[in-house]
Amino acid sequence: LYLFDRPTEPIFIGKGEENVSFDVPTDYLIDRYKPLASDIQTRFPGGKTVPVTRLSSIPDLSIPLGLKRDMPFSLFNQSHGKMAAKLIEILMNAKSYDELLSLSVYCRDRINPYMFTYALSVALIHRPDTRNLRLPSHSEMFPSLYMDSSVFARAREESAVVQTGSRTPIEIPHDYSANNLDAEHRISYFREDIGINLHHWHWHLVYPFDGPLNIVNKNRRGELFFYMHQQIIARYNMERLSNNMNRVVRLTNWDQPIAEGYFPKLDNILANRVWPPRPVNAVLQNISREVEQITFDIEDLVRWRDRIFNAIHSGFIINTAGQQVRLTETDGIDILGNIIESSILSQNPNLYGSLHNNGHNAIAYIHDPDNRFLENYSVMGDSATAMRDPIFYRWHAYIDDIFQEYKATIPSYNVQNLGFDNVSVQSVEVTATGLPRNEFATFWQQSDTDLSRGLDFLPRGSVFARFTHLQHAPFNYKIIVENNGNQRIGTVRIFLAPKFDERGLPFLFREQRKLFVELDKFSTSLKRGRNEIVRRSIESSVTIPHEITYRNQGSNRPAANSDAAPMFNFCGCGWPQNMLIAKGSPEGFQCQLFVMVSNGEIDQVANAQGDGQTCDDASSYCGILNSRYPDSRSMGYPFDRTPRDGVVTLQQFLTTNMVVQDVRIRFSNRTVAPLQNATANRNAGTSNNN
Ligand code: CUO
Repeated sequence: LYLFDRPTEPIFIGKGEENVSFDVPTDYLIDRYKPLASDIQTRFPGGKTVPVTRLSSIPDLSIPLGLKRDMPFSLFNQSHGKMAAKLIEILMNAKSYDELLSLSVYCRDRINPYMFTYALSVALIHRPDTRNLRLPSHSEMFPSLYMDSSVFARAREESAVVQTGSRTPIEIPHDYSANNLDAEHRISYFREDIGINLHHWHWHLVYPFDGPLNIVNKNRRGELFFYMHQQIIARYNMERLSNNMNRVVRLTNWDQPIAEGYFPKLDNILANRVWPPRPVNAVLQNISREVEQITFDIEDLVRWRDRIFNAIHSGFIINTAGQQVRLTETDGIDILGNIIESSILSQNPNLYGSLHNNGHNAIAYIHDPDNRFLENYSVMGDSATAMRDPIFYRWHAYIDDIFQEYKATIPSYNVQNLGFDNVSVQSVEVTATGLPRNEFATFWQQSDTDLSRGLDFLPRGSVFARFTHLQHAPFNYKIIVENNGNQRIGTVRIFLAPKFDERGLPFLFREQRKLFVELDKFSTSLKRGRNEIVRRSIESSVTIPHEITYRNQGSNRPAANSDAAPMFNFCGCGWPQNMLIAKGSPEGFQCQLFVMVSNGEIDQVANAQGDGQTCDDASSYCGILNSRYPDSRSMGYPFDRTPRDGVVTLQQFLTTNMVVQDVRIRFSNRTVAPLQNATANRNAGTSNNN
């Protein structure tokens, strides 16, 4: 894992706080350093040395070497995707752990650092011999992708003057990318949340759209592309409504100026440049960038869109062999997800193109569509940064609407599809210490992140950045279920949605259903009679714990070799726990909490268990690594389809195995200091490198 430390600095310079160095075979050094080989060994001695086996032959790296080291690496760029796919394949094919290590050391100072980090991360979470390693947080490897660049100069000064141990964290101001003259700025705390952006980076790491087939072709990945991003939009809309903003407007009319500007204030550390901004009223252009091999017209997007709509309304797509493939009730969404994104599983890339990915690209290059100014893509071009930009949500609201168009063509759920015989959910109640019943409390909290893994500070040692993020008080659900049948398994599904629309009127079900955000899903054994189910908010199947999101900042994580370690989620995909609940409002934002208990026998999926060690902690949005998606229902069930005839309101939608409770989210504008145990562990020097 030291391979990830300070990714832009040569491998032979000691890594980690322990100054661990690699015993790099001389002919592995890049040509520039070969003449200095003996000097390098004496000049950069490490605390501990990692032996590196010299391989007699190195696989052909010419494809991944196609991207220069100082260029940014974009997953939305097909040619970059192909290069990374090749590198992943090479790393996956290494026959042993030693060979993998040796190859990685060889590649590290040659391949573009972003690409190397991405490909190595994909390989490590998928290889059986490395699956259990806990990857460092991407935000600590590349802090410049996640926070205001002004923090780095201040951190350098702090580290130059103050000894390790006495250094104070550098505070990132709350308002750094804009002020309130920009209406969208009210919600920047969501868009620029480190945990949210980490989740998105990790999601695309677990679900790459290109790469070796056995990695890309995960169970229901096209459907999960739809569902995970649908939930992002639902969450964003709830966040907007709690800030008195309207729901996000789809990006249609691709020849009109785009009102939202974005100035990210991020550095590109590889090229020592800033990330390009987008001024207000920019207009999409045809893209013709030969360096990146990206050429397409806005009209191409229009054609692909029209063909996709055509397929949706005809009920089938045409595959590359010219055959009709029906969009069935169960598989249609998965087929469409892969087509619209598009992934290498698209059944006809020539006909349906790459609508979503090239939409990202069109926006990402809007400031320099033909590369005449030699400018790189903006934040929309990278999954680690895309969610910072307001336009991300307009684009994805548009993409989601296409999926909704499809969902409107398949049968609605009838009472039988929704019900659970002899089971009735009587009530649900939310409780939190010191709060009125059925109220969520939100506030600001500060957390620290270590910058020294990603940046070269001298003298060495940790330097922390302190940022402020949304948080809520932990709470419990208490659910009362009456089972008049025999003992059986039920699946508890918990969702939350705003109660009123922008005008203050109660939502109609056909609109509200798209705003329900999943809070949790779990199975439970129902005994005959009355069941009282208590579930804690931190157990959510949507989120990963705070200390996983920010795992390397010294918060209360177990050492890697401790007994507790395997319980932790190692892959990092999952909505951050601190963003489970929207901000709400000081008056108490009114929402409706929905609980359903469905028939577990129908819901269960054979062989859908993780090995208890990897990526099974946030299965709702991330699935389970190396396993099938653990719920047989359509993702988003029971809200993924238009309502049956006669249903206008949420109340009318309910069957006896469902219940709705009015709740409020009350926000108080106070800031809580970083968690105590985080500081305590840091001072105790907790370390988990392996
Ligand atoms: Cu995740 Cu558009 O897919 O960013």
